[in-house]
Formats: sequence, C-alpha cells, structure tokens
Amino acid sequence: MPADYRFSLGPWNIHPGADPFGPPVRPPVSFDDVLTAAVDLGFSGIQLHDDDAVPNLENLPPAAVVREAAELRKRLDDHGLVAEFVAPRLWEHAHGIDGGYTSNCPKARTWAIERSKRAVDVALAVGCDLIVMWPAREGTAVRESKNPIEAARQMLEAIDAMLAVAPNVRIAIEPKPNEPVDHAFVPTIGHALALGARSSDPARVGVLIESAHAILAGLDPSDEMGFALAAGKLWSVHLNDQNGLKFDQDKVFGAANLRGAFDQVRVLEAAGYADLGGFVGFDVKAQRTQRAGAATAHLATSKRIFQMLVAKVRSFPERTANECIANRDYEALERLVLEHLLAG
Ligand code: XUL
Ligand code: MN
Repeated sequence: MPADYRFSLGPWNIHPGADPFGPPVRPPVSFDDVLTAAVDLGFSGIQLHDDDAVPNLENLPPAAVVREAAELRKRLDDHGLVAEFVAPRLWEHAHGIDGGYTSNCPKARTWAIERSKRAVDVALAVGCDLIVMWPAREGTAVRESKNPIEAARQMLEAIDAMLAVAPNVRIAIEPKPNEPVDHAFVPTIGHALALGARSSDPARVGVLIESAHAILAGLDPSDEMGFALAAGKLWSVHLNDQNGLKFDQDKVFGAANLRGAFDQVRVLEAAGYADLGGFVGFDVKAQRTQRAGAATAHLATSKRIFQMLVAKVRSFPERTANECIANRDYEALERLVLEHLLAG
C-alpha cells in the first residue's frame, strides 16, 4: 500500500480577498482560525513565511525570535500540526523594494542575507529543516538595471549563507518566471537545480514546484516535476492551476486543465512521492466573490480533486497504455487517456 499523502497550506491561502484593484471583502482570519481551518480540512502541515511565524521579527533580537518560534511550535503541536517550511518574506519590506539578494543597494543585500539567516533560526525553532526561497523581486522590470552574471553570484551567496547557519537546514527554491518582476532571476526548475549544484552543499538544495509558475514559464508542470524527481530534488509542491499566460492566478487544482492535473498526480504517484515524505501543498487563492463562511472551499476542492485524481491514476489501464506505446499508436493512447478521464 502506498503511503497516505500529507497536505499543507499557508496562512496566505485563507485571506480576506484584497487584490491589486480592490480592498479586502472579507473579515481578516486570525492565525488561530487558520490552524483550526487546516485541521477541519484534513491538512497536517502549515507553511510559514518567517513573519507569519514571528510577526514582529524585524524588531526583536535573534534570541527572542527563536523564543517566539518555539512558542509557535507548541501551538502547532496543540493542533496536531507540523510546520512544513519557512520562507523569508523579503518582498514586503521597504529594504526589499528592488529585491533582496540582488538589490543594487549593498545595505539591502546585507539586510536580505541577515533576514534569511533569521528565517533559518525560525525554521529550526518551529521544528522544520526546510527553507523555501521564492525569489520574488530578484529580477528586473528594466532589463539593463541589473547585471545577470552578478545576480547569479549573489543568489548563490544567499543560499550558501543560509546553508551555513546549520548543518541540517535544506533549501527548496520555488522558481517563478515573472510577477512581481518582469524577468525573474532563476525562472525555472532547471535554473534552480543548476544553482543548487553550484552551492556549498548541493545535497541540501532542492526545489518546490508550483504548477502555475511552470505554466507561466511556458512549461508543463508534470515534466518539471519529473525532471526534479529524477534528481531526487522535489521536496515540496504547490499544486494549483493557471489559465494561460497572465497574472499568477493560483486557481483550484485542476480548474483550468484537468488533464494537466492528472499528469501531475501521475508523475507524483510514479515516483512514490507520498513515500518520499514530501507534503502536497495547495497554493490556491479564494475567489474574491466568495463569502466569508465559504472562503476555504478552494482548499477543500483542491484536496478533493487531488484525491479523485489519485484514484484515476491508480485505475488507469497501464497495460493497454503500454500496448499502445509498443505499437507506437499514440492516437489510441490519446483516446485511452481522454476516455479514462471522462469515465464515471
Ligand atoms: C508566490 C508564491 C508564494 C510562495 C511562498 O507566487 O507562490 O506564495 O509560494 O512565498
Ligand atoms: Mn507558491
């Protein structure tokens, strides 16, 4: 029997509905309510930005940051939850206006590295060894504003600084090709793995793949996952969906491309992802039209669709598929997949 999948979410996945064109439409949800909702939804992992875990971390000495993170660990414990990862949130702070690690301001770069080291402290105190590095503003809106050769070196320096904090800390890079910047540095899984391979300890650098981010890069998320899985580097996923090349939509898993979602689940199943111990995270956003009482439906639906797709993958007629492949009859294979997906 394959292991059961473990599901995770971040507090930002349950939010009051503000978007770049309008204010919140639902009351704020407290952190404790997020934890309760996670349990009710059958999730066991909580993903955290460093300041989700310790909201005032910028104003606290390092020892106090660690103390607060340890307190949070107890609160998670009380709910039967564990922290999956901590991600340094550099992109909301004034110092991170032009990126952190690749900012053109040396003071901002120093701040970014120091803050990232604190994020490692937070992760260890909250009981996890995984840091997620989403290089949000590490990139350009004006191509000539930064030197891409220098930027690769700076990203590497940041990774090495975090690795040096503790011998057991691991880093999962979560690439995204654009938004909020026009061109992000490290835009795909290939870039992330190449960078990790040049770090001071390649064994401790892997990736988190978000479906929508791969689609925004014009790539197939299941192939991106396959590439990372082949290298033993897929340490987390942010399953969601994306309707073509536009802003990062964070739609319900499978909502835009059910077959693409099936293929992602299929590659996870093929690799025994559940046995490898990684969480299945859903980086999905509630629609702004949603009323407060129903603003977790996107998470419940994503999980349900994932589980239904696991059943679809497990009942897929692999033998017939292999016959189609042996006969090089890919039209028959196409039909087999489509009929299987449509069968009740
Ligand atoms: C941004 C994104 C982030 C990261 C965590 O597009 O996906 O939420 O997953 O910082
Ligand atoms: Mn994400």
